[in-house]
Amino acid sequence: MKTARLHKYNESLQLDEVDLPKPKGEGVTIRVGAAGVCHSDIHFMHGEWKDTLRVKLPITVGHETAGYVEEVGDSVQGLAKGDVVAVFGGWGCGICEFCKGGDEQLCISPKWPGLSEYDGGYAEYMHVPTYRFLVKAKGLDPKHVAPLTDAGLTPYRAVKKVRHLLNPNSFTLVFGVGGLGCYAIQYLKLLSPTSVISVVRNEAKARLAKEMGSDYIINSREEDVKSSLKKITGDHRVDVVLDMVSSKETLDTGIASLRKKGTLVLVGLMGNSFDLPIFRSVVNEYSVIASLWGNYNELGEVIGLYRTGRLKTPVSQFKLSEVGKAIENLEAGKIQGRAILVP
Ligand code: FEH
Ligand code: ZN
Ligand code: ZN
Repeated sequence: MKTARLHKYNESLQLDEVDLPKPKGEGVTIRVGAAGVCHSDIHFMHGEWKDTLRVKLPITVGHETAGYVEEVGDSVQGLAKGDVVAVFGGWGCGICEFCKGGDEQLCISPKWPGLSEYDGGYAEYMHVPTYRFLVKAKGLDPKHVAPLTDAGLTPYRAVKKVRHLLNPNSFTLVFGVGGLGCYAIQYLKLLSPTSVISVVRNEAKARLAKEMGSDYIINSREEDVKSSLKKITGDHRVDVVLDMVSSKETLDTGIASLRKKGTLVLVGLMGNSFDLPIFRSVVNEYSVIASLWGNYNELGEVIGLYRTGRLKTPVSQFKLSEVGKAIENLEAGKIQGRAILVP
C-alpha cells in the first residue's frame, strides 16, 4: 500500500510502497478515508520533539484519521468490513492512572500513531492495534470525521474546561482560526452564552471566523489588538483566553487582556515559553491552564455533536501524493479549515 513516510528529520516525506498490515487478535486494519494534517506533524517532522518522542524512523505520519474497516482480528467485537470509524489517536498503555482515569491521551507512555512506534494515517491503510481505539461513525463521511479526531476534539476538551466560567456578559478571546480555532469558536457559541472575539492575521481567516460564528474579529496585521479589545469590551476585558497558537506574542497579549479572575488556556504548541507577570497574576487571581487533545469519550461527544448537523467541518482536500503541497500550504498559513489527505 502507499504511505507518506518520514525517513529523516527536516526532510520531505517520501511516498513509499509498504506491505499491508495483517490484523491479529483485537487488531483492525482500516482503509483510510482521510487523514488530517496537523501543525504537530510539522513540529515532529522538523525534529523539534525528537528527544522527547524518540521515534524510530522511517514512520508513516498522521494522528487524525478516519476510514472504513477493512479487516479485523479474531478477537474484535462489534465491527465488520465497511463500517465507518474514527480513530481515537491518544493511544495509551491502558493500565496507568491516567488511562484508567479515562484520559488515555495523557498516558505516561503514549503510543500515538504517527508519533511513536505505530504508523499513522498518511496512507491507504492503517493498522489499529485494538478496536477499543475506534469510534463508530455510521453514515458519516470520513473526510469530515477525520478532522474531528484532533482539530475538533482538542478545542472541545478545552472549551469544556472553561464553559462554566462563562455568562451572557462574558467575552472569550480566541487566538488562531486555523484547523482547531474553527471548532473553538463553534463550541463556544454552541456550548456557552459568551461573546467570542477572534484574533486572525489575514482577511481570509477573518471571513472564516465570521462563518464559524465569531461575534467580533480583530485582524492583528491591521489593528492593535489591545486597543481593539478596549473598543469591544470597554473596561470588562476578557474572561477567558483560548490560545490555539500559544506563541510568546499571543500568550503575552492574552494574559494582558484578562479581567480579574480570568483564565488563560494554552492549547497550541507554536512557542516555547512566555512571561507570566507574577504580581498582576496573583492580585487578579488569574488561572493559567493547559489542555491536551481529548479522551475517547470526548471524541464520541464531538461525533455526536457533528451528527446533529450543527457543527461545520471546513476542510481543504489534497491527494495523499500531494502531502508535500498540503504541508507547504499549512506552513504558509494558507489552509482554510483543516487540510486533509485523501488516498
Ligand atoms: C501532538 C503531539 C504532541 C502534543 C500534542 C499533539 C496534538 O497535535 C495532538 O492533538
Ligand atoms: Zn494534532
Ligand atoms: Zn497509560
